[in-house]
Amino acid sequence: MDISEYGTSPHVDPLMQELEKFGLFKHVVELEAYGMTVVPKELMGVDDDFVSRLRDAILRTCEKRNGISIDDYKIAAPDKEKTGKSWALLPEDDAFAEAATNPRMLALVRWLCGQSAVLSGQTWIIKPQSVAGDNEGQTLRLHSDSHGIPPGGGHIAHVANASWLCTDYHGAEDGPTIFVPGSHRFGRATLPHEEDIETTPFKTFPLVGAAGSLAIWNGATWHASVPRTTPGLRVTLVQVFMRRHMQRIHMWENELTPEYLAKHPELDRVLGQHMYPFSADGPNREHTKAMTDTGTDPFA
Ligand SMILES: O=C(O)CCC(=O)C(=O)O
Ligand SMILES: [Fe+2]
Repeated sequence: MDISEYGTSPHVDPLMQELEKFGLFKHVVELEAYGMTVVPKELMGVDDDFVSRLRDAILRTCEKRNGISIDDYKIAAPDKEKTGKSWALLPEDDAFAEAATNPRMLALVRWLCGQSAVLSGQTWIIKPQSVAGDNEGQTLRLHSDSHGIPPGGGHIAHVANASWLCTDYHGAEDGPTIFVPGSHRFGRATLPHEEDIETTPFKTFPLVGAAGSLAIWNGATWHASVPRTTPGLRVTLVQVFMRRHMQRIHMWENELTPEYLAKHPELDRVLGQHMYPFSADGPNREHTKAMTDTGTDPFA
């Protein structure tokens, strides 16, 4: 028996069918049990060409915006201070639109944040080998990505972080993200005395995966990062998705041309048409329906 075939739960039924089709059930269970999962490249339906286009799009955009030359990421050691200006990536390259609309990724994002989940922002992490005596910026303290959700709001995911690995993360030496398993159930952000990875009482595990894998976590899952001790760069595309009612990082409608949107029609849904603000004419009916539906079902 497949309950989804009864059509009694219009928001979650199609999601169940997609997750089955894509073979992603194990990853949903890991999201529930641990708060994060890593989906290998093969299961994401992407190939080496996608991974190299995405990595190149990140590196070339970083070079252009910061006036630096990175050249070969396998040996590069750019000044960390000069790899910034990393937000608002969509208009820079079609690979960013592809990364934001991968159907398997969206099935997992929608499991966490509902069918109306929206892309809040994309940013890169370009992490060089740690320089002795200068760990500033090489590590991140334990934190939650569910900013603005007060304690008590932990029953559902509000934020999903869907990060594409653009280089291999073999282990702690590659400077990966590390996670506190099950911390999404705490339903609160870290307190200052819990954040230092040297002294925190919480156990952590590192994110390990080959380039082309997708790491996805419930935004409430506590995580940090460790210094990179191997040469070359760790390159990651971080994508923050949110429930529709939340304030997005980017107001996409002001940043993308009609031509870009027409070229990537699938962006229409993930960039979200928010119900607010109203003009003097009041609500747009279509946008209102998508928003009021979210009050009826966490999968809406
Ligand atoms: O992997 C890292 O360097 C930390 C990433 C992080 O905190 C995030 O993507 O939210
Ligand atoms: Fe984070």
